[in-house]
Amino acid sequence: MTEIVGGPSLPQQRNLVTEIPGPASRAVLERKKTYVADGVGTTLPVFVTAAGGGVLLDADGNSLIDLGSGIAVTTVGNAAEKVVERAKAQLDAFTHTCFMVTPYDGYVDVCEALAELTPGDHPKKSALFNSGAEAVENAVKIARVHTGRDAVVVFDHAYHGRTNLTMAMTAKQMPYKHGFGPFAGEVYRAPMSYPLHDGGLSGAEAAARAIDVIEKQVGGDQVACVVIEPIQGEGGFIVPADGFLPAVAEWCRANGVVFVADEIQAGFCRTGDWFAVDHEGVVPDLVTTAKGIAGGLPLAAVTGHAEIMDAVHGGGLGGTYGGNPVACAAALGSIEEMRTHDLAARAREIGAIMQTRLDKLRADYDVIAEVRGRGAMMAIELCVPGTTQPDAARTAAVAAYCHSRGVVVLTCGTWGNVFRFLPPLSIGDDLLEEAFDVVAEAFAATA
Ligand code: PLZ
Repeated sequence: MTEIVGGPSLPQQRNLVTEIPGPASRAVLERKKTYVADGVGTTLPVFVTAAGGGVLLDADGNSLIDLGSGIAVTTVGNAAEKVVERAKAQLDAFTHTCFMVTPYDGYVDVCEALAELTPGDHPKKSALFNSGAEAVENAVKIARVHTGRDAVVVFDHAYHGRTNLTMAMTAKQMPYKHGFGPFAGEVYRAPMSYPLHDGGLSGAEAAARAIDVIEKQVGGDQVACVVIEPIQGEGGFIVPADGFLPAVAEWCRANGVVFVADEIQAGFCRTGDWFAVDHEGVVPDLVTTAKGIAGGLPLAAVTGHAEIMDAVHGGGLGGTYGGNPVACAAALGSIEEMRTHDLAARAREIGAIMQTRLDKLRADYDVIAEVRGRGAMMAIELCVPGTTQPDAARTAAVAAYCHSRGVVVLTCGTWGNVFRFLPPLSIGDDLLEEAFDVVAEAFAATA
């Protein structure tokens, strides 16, 4: 096989040379069935050999348009120049020492960048981990030590991970929790602001409803932390009504509760700001980040008030690989790309293009109940026309059509009836428009 080089120099085109998946992918899929546990699913089983800009190249030579970024990870693109350059240089130098044994400066550099970039100008510190779930677990550990309290409050439709504590925090039972209990205790769920499904409660009203549940069912003085995604990801790209987040944050402040923003999916330029909470001027006590932070390498962080972070005893935080030097180098490359190319602005441009296309689709197809999102994190929710009854079947049919035509789309939502659009910010306008031509075709073909 000839060597295929990925990155931004890959031809930026949708080009199908076989059916999807083609014979080469189907052959690997057979081996997957033999050797990979059935519990590990795949949305679209084309086996990728190279990627960059806005395309994924598969084993059969098909070039697909990527509207998913590997679930909001390759914000700077796949194989972005600075990510590759810095990660390669780090690989040449050394792969691992364990920061807890003999440290290296890349880890400190990432923590310094996080202190600068995350909301608020108070003194901030960070700890680095491997996955989003691990960051969320550690945010809870830190909040518990700091407050001396146990209770954790999360919201309806929340997604925080698949480890035992984070499964307890995640709302959706199937597939994330089914049969995996018993779950960690002292996790309580409050109602979310979900304008399409809560009768359009204002942010203040939805916050009052949530706070009432917390005060009556948990007790403000028992709560260590409230953990919330500023725009919910897996749960359906739910954008809370304006004022909801500030009111919840204010209640936390008044009750000595640590306010944790889970920015794992929405953070790092995705929404058109560095962080989704920036839009509402909310300054969280702790922020969890992962995904977009390192251009595809596994890295996650908890960042927050130095005083809260330092509540934990020496040696209380860590892990063998947390803040791996190659992942840190990739994160510094990713942040460099975001700064140099002002990718937050690019996310707003991409968002404007998607908003126009999705508004037009909504006008044409009354199965689309709502267009929502911010920046390059947009969604449409499909409901039986004239109702708010979820239409998961139509959602699946539209997705299948897009996949067969070489456009990688992702669905989400408690009821599986939401399309989420998360293109890499390295995608070109033409390719993006073409992808939405295919999405429009898919609605027509499945009508
Ligand atoms: N918090 C807000 O979106 C990960 C999950 C995909 P990890 N979302 C994608 C799947 O089906 O497993 C996520 C998130 C938010 C936490 C996490 C967890 O991050 O890196 O997957 O552990």
